[in-house]
Amino acid sequence: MLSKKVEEALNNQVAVEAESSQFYLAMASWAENQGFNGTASFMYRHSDEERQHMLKLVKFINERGGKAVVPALKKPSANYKSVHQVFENLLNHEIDVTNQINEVVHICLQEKDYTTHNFMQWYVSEQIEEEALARNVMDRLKLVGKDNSGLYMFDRDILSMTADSAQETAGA
Ligand code: OFO
Repeated sequence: MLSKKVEEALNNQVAVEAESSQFYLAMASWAENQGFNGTASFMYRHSDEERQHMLKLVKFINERGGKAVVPALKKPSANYKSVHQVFENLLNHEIDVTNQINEVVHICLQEKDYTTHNFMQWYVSEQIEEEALARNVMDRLKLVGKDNSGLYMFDRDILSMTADSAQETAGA
């Protein structure tokens, strides 16, 4: 059984994951309209993954005797200045999400809820991968700079970038 505090923290995380999904969907749509098809598919895929993260939490809350709450969502921005800005937003957003996850883990320990603590470890590892991936993409974009043909190649190559390949490059 979940304590009220843990249930609230998990429901808050449901909203965070749902908002991540919306945010990346907005970026995917922007990229598609700008002709950056590789970036668009990367973001569509990322948006789907965030929805899965949300569902995993919804099911866990309900299985443990709580009530999952499906949240209202803020409208994300539809306009971005550049592909660089899109990925910078992605990295900053993932860093915020990691902080939120750490907060949930902290509450689990305070409440002595070791079952939920164990469940949350999946999210802890996931954040390491997602931050590594976002940093790796930013490093590549720094090399590209303002060069248009470099950006074209980047957009083509982004399709093959996954969290696993980012970790290999990072030597993790
Ligand atoms: Fe849910 O992993 Fe990103 O935010």
